[in-house]
Formats: sequence, structure tokens, C-alpha cells
Amino acid sequence: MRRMLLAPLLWLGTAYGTVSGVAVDQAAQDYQQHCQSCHGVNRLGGAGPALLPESLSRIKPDEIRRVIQNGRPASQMAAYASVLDPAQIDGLVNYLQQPPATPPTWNDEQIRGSHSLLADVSKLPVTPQHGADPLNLFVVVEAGNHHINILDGDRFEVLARFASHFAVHGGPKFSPDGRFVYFASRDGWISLYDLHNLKLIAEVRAGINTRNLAVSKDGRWVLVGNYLPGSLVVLDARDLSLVKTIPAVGLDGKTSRVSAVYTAPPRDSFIVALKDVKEVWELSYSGKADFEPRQIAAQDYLDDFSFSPDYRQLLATSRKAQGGQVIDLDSGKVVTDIPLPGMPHLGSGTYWKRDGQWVFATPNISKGLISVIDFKTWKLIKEIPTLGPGFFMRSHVNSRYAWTDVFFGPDNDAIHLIDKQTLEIAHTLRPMPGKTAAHVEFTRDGRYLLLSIWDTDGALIVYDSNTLKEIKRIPMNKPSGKYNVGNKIEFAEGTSH
Ligand code: DHE
Repeated sequence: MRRMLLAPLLWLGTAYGTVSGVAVDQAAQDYQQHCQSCHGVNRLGGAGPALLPESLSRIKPDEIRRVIQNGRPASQMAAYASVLDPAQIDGLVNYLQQPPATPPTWNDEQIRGSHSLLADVSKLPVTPQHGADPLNLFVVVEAGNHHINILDGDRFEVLARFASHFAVHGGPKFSPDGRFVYFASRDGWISLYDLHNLKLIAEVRAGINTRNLAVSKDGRWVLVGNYLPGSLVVLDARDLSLVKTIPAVGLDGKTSRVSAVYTAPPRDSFIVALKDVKEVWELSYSGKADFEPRQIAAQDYLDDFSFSPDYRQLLATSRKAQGGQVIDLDSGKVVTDIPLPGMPHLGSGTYWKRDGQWVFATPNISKGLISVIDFKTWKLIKEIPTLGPGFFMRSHVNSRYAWTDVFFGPDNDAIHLIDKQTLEIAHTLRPMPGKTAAHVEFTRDGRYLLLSIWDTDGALIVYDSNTLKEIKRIPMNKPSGKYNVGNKIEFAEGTSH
């Protein structure tokens, strides 16, 4: 095993105060001896997830300590409380939150080296082999134990279940015919799965810390956006082989993290939000598809965005700013600002027609309110107070309501149903009192919907979307996002894109 490179004797200021270089040395040795075989040289990840500050930023230090002490149930992570003393464990907790002495890299050679083909698509049947309606399947991410479920959306039965990479995040994306689905994990692993044959086809690690992915309208390309390294990676959608990496460098030469990537079907392009330079990028995939970015100046850094229904404009927010900006993608100009308080979660917003006009509604992860905006005038129509900040919002063209969660705070077991015409909360459900209820996705016809009980002893609950009666409860460990194939490939009104 390669010796870890250590920082010279220095004093590191951390959340725990000051740590001597000796403690860092000890922690580095402990890492090498006890962690490296699973978590990789330079903490890049291996059988276990990457342990870099970027990978751990969402986890509280106490939680890191608890996992080292007690292990993680239903995973290979063992308990170290009887192996390491409390000072060693504290040392490791500190050490893992510092950048490694050797800055991590992930270049084309490493991407190619991580690529594996798991099945030969040309030898697999081209029609669905599972007997269910292929356009009414659901892909369900079971976050508590890092699994994916494929669910029959008519019978509400699990057709297949398989282990995913650590922490799949963002929406899985589909090929235009709905046969293939693409997943991105926060650790940069991209997986290609065949829904007709219920088989994994290929995997590749496109980055060390990834945001999300998008698939081109023609189904030829997958674009991956990374925080670490700050880059875009274009993959061949047929087998995930590497086509091109594009460093995310702004016009001023500064490297940026990528906040999010989406496909814009009517534009034949990918749209990219950057987190550290004030630019939006458009990468055309029509014609010669050279993926040269068109760099559009923005007024602010972008964390999150959503499109107008015709994909001509995007509505974007920065978590640092107090508001949103509308950018016209044709002219490349910022059209207007929008008063959006708190931290609107635009990527999880939804739109519908009200009195013949498109409106857009977004949840807010720091304030208990839903902002409803007129897509034509960009004026705020209403702020609907909720029982607490929420993450996700969903509807369907055949649903009278938009469903939104109260993800944070004492009322996190509540779900609000907002009447799409009156903009009032018509119902508040508490499907499992005391347990977080979140994220909804409708069947293709909108008759039923699936809701997550985001808990270790959680469940998927199927509701009749008209009578609001519970139809079925399927036990699951922290089910998070659910995605209906038909709604996704049709970019249906009410669902996320
Ligand atoms: Fe997400 C989607 C960003 C934290 C679960 N989240 C997305 C998307 C973005 C995003 C840009 C859209 C991607 C797409 O459609 O491909 N998420 C962020 C953040 O910036 C934030 C606040 C902080 C972070 O560190 O990333 C964040 N997200 C979370 C969580 O803590 C959640 C609740 C649990 C988890 O899995 O990490 C979470 N995000 C989700 C889910 C989606 C998502 C389930 C897909 C929503 C959909 O319906 O399409």
C-alpha cells in the first residue's frame, strides 16, 4: 500500500479547535491501517464512499463519529469503538474533514479505467421482458440502504431491486424510448440500466463528487456535472464510454463547480449552471455536437434553476442571493429579477395552467412558504404559507392539486395539497404521524400517486389522487425520489425535468 502523503507539521483549525500535526499524523496512520482498503488511497473511495470534505459536507461531525464508532447497519462499514480509542476516533473525524495533502485528481485516464461493461445490449431482447407496461414503470431510489427498486405502476409491485452506488442523488434520467435509465451517485458513479431486461449494462466513474446528469433529447449523449473536479463529462449514452471532458472554466479563467445540468429538448442543447462563476452555459448537441459551450453572463452564481414551459427562459436562484433572475436563452440577457425570499428549490418546482396562464410554484428549503409566479409577467402571484420549509413539489395535468412536503421542522410528517386554481391549501395529510413524508410522483395517467415515508422504517404509500384514499403501503428504508417512465420521457406537466 502506498504511504499517505502528510501535511508538514502544521496546526489545523477545525470545528473541534486546534489539532496538532502529530494528531494529523496519527489520524493519517489510522486511516491507512483501518479505512484505506475500503475508502481508497487519498480518500477517493472504493468499496466504501469517498471521504473527502466535499463528500462529507452534508454530514454533521457527530454523525461521522457515530458511524466510525458504531458502523452502518446493512452495509460493510464495521464498528471501530473497540478498535480505536476515543482520541483516535476524534482524530479521524477531524482528519476526514480536511482536504487531503495531495489534491485529488480525476482525469480522462482514470475515467476510462473505471469504465465497465456488465452486459452486451446487442444480445438482449429489444422488447420488455417483465409483462408490465414499460411506460408506467417507476424507478424508486431507496436511500436508506442504497438500493434501486423498479416498480410496476399498475399493480404497485416491485419487479426488481438492486444495490446502487453510495448516495444516488438527483433525478435518474431516461432514454427517449424509456428503455434505459441513467443514475448518478454523489461519488461520481454513473450507471446504465436496461428496464426492458431489468439488467445493469455499464458503469463509469465520471467524477469524484457529482451533482447530477442529463440525457440528450436524441438519447445519444449523457452529460454529467461535477463539483470535484469542476468539470462536465460527456458520455456515450449507449455504453457510458467517455466522449469528452470539459473543464468548467469561466470567461475570467476561474475554475468553477457545476451546480446542475439539464437537457432542453426544443433547443437540442444541454443547459449548465455554474456555482463559482457568474455564467450559464449552453452546449448544443445538434449538428456536429462538439459540445463547445456558449457562455452566457449571469447576474449571480447559480445554484438551481427551472425552465419556462417553452424552454426559452430560465428562472435561476443563488443560495447566497435574496431572489431569482430570469435569463432569456436566445438573447443571452438577464430579463428581470424576481422577489424570491429564503432558498427556493427551483429544480423541484412545478408548473400548471391557471385561468389559461402558466404559473410556476416552488418550494423553499429555508422558509415555510410556496412562491407562485406568473410565467408571462414574472410577477409573484402569491406566497402560500406552509407548516415549514419543504423540498419537493409535484402535480399532474389530471390532478386538481399540487402536492408539497414540509421536510423540515416539527411538522415534517405533513403533506399539503394546494388547490391549483384557488392557490389555497385544500388538505393537509399526515400519512404516518411522526415520520417525514416527502416527494410525490404520479402514475402516467395521474390516477394514483406514490409518496415516500422518509424513514428507516419507512414506506411507499400509494394514494388514489381523486379520493385521496390510501391504496397500498410498501415497506422501504428511506425511499427518496420516485420517477415514472412515461411522465419523464414525455416531460409531462407537473413532474421534474
Ligand atoms: Fe437534491 C434533485 C440539488 C440536497 C434529494 N437536488 C436535485 C437537483 C438538484 C439538487 C440541482 C436536480 C437534479 C436533477 O433533476 O437531475 N439537493 C440539491 C442541493 O443543492 C442540496 C440542497 C444540497 C446538496 O448538498 O446537494 C440538495 N437533495 C438534497 C437532500 O438532502 C436530499 C433530500 C436527499 C439526498 O438524496 O441527498 C435530496 N434531490 C433529491 C432528490 C432529487 C433531487 C430526491 C430528485 C427530485 C426529482 O423529483 O426530480
